[in-house]
Amino acid sequence: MDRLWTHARLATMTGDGLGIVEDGAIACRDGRIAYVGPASRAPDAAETIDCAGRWITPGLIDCHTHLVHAGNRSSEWAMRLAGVSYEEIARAGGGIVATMRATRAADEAALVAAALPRLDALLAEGVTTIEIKSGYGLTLDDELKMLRAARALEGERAVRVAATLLGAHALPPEYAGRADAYVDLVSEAMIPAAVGLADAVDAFCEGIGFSPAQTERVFRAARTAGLPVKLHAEQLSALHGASLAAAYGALSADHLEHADEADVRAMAEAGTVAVLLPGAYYFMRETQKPPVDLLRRHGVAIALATDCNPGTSPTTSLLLMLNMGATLFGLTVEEALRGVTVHAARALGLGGEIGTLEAGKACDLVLWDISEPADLVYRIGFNPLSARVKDGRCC
Ligand code: DI6
Ligand code: FE
Repeated sequence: MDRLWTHARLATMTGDGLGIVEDGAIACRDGRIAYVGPASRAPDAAETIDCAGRWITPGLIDCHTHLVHAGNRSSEWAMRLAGVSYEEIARAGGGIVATMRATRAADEAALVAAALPRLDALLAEGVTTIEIKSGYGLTLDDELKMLRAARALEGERAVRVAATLLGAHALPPEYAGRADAYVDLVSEAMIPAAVGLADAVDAFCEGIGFSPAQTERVFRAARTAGLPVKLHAEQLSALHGASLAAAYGALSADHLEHADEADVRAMAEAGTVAVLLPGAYYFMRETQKPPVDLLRRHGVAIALATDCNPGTSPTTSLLLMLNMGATLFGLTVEEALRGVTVHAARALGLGGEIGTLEAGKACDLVLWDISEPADLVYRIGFNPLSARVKDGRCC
């Protein structure tokens, strides 16, 4: 064995709860977990780290972000504080289109440079895998540029990136009144060109985004290209995009504030993960909460993510999302912690690779200076990280 972390309290996230192992150990070889279990039965290793009773969780997974983008929209937020609505700003040419203009003007290197401080903030809190969407380029070249910038971050930091094509994020001005023609561009040009660069395809199924029929055209093109799908669904209204996503075997349906029992039942049958985004709910001062009780009753896996984006969720704190998931949406400590580990991994189709402390998976760990796992959900604005490990190496 290359390295052994011993005398630790493990929250493996296996089973249905936290999968706790008191006085446990984790050994790795070639970046993979080779042993998880009692310290008393741990194998020898070239390097041994005595964790002195510290807690170890799987590396945290932020499964829904718009981390790569250019520009700044704090001035729009000041307008929203003065009573101008998100929709009014969008109709006046601000919102996503404002970020689109800045992102089109930025080259790949500038997008990487702009994303790095946001990425570093997430890594400092123990994130080892991050999902990053395109969606602010809205032309073939600019969407591919965004996906390349997302991928390039893996060369800049010790992080795994899952890249998602979100060409169907908003209608660019040059396609005003021609939404179906833009959906042609997404379906017939962007998706085929993104094969090999994107790991999944997403869309914004909403009144101010794309209709279920247009979303389905995007899904059909993704299926033809062999790419899995996920969906921004039921964020602002009930269009039943979540049911459509489930019908296409989506990895996840995200937001879900307006999802109903039919949507939840469809998600349960398809194994589609519910990704809840409390940062957007909070920042937009929404009042409609996602149907957590329905999700529980039907056994839908719940994940949590930052939705890091300049318009509705300008946060780079996944730990804060843990607290908001519990405080705002009523998640339990176990649900919140599983939401940024094992369930977040499933939302990215990476359940066999990351998300739990099990032999054979990537050795992505976080050591925490906490007394109990609940400390990670309870505290607001406090980071008890002791060490972050990616592929068996401290980073
Ligand atoms: N839903 C959201 O909350 C973000 N995108 C989406 O589909 C908003 C993105 C932005 O305002 O820049
Ligand atoms: Fe989003």
